[in-house]
Amino acid sequence: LPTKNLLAAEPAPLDVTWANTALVIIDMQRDFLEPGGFGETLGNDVSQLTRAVRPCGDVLKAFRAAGLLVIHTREGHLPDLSDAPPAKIERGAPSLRIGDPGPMGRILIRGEAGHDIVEALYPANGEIVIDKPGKGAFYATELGDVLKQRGIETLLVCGVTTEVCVHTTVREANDRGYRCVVLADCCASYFPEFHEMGLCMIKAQGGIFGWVSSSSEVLAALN
Ligand code: TIU
Repeated sequence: LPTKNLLAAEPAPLDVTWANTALVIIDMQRDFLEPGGFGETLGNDVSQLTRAVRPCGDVLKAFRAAGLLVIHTREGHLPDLSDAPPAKIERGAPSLRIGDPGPMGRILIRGEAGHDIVEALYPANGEIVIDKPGKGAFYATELGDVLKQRGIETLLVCGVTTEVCVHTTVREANDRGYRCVVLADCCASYFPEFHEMGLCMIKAQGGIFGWVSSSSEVLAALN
């Protein structure tokens, strides 16, 4: 593995030093990607997210093969809901609320089947899993400390959904000084137009929040 590579991205290519780069896979959980989970209870077509799984898996495999840092996140709450603000639980008119029993266990609750990461992207032994109560991966989690301890400066970001948890996390990371590269085909939204515009928002204005690249560009740079 070369020490560093020029990664093709928009609005401009960037130098990536692999030793200080982490792959961050946001919330690829059954609750968002499979029928019967949180995403579907909100009225969404969960099949919209499936397309991100394979490219995300390709980058995950390449990161594992190169021995690089992989971080998975999961959105969810404690069984007693003490970390779930009422404003979040009460929001909207879902068919099942956070904490209600569903076909994959209690909706968006840690330890339930629906809260777990999809089989194809399941964390390997030793990979970091960040449990988060919010949409952003920094709020009320150890992620900032984990990245600091390891000297990470650049994040390659994958996951769901583009405009919700990916965007919130990228915005939080950008303000903390991380270079964020969102991998377009490794992210997805229930709303394809939000996905497209969400990516535009990252890279507009000279890269106001970061960069947009793709799985194939990362694989090309790593190989
Ligand atoms: N609803 C929606 O689009 N997303 C979330 O609630 N969480 C994440 O994006 N992970």
